[in-house]
Amino acid sequence: TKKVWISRRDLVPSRGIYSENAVKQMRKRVLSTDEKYGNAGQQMHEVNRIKRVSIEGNIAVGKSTFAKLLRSASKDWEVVPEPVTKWQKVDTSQQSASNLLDMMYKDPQRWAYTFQTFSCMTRLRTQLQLPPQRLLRARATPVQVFERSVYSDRYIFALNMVHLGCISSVEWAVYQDWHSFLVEQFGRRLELEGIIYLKAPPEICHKRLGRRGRDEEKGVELAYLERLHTQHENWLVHRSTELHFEQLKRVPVLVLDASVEFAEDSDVQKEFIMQVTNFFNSI
Ligand code: DCM
Ligand code: MG
Repeated sequence: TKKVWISRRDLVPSRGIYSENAVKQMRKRVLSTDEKYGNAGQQMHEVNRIKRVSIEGNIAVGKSTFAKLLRSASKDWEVVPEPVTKWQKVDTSQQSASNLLDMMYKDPQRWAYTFQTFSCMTRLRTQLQLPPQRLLRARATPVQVFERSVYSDRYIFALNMVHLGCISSVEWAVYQDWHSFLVEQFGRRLELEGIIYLKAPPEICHKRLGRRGRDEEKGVELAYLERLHTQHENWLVHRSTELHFEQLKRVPVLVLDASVEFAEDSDVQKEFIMQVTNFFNSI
């Protein structure tokens, strides 16, 4: 077997996204694939080539369907789903796990803050996930696509709960304090190169929500989706939401019209893929 020498310089990501620890982990992986691929320095270079994008949009607009579409469209795109099952089964070390999503919808006054803390923490973990080997070897533009982000957690959902009076001003101060701290600490590792906004009228989302029939969401009213819609519009279209992270203020946004039933329409799907491909190449 051929020996491959890796200089320190090869392992310092040029864009400085990864912590020393992450680089160490990747180094291990790189070393274990040495024999196969020969050029470790090249692989490190490729980790830093991977772009990160989030899919944003109202509840039941079709993010998961869209994510599946992306997954099947290119091997160079990895889709990281929202950790919603973790919110439905919080391990309490008692006989049965707690369904925090359900508790939040049933008694938001009591549970909204707790839910928003937990959903953001679990999201943080998924958003920090290292990209799979496959992406390191991608020929075209490798992209990690996240279903929502720590940014929609704060600027859509948590903020909406503040407006509704379900998160108190003290809870909000605490939330913002740890959220800003964590996002700043993780720095470039949490930054996104782009956002895809799936946009549809709240009435359509409400219909789709009924159709998918997630038990916890049975009581979600149109008025609630209307509020979330406005939050999305303010953040991603009018850009009037007050943001606290410089890079986020400048992130490019691709708006896709998700009001058509794209799950069954291959023409629309093709059009989406084309727009997404162009978007990924432009960011
Ligand atoms: N959710 C929430 N607060 C967040 C993130 C998600 O209340 N910060 C809720 C909205 C949905 C569910 O979790 O009920 C996620 O489903 P979907 O991805 O289809 O929007
Ligand atoms: Mg979903």
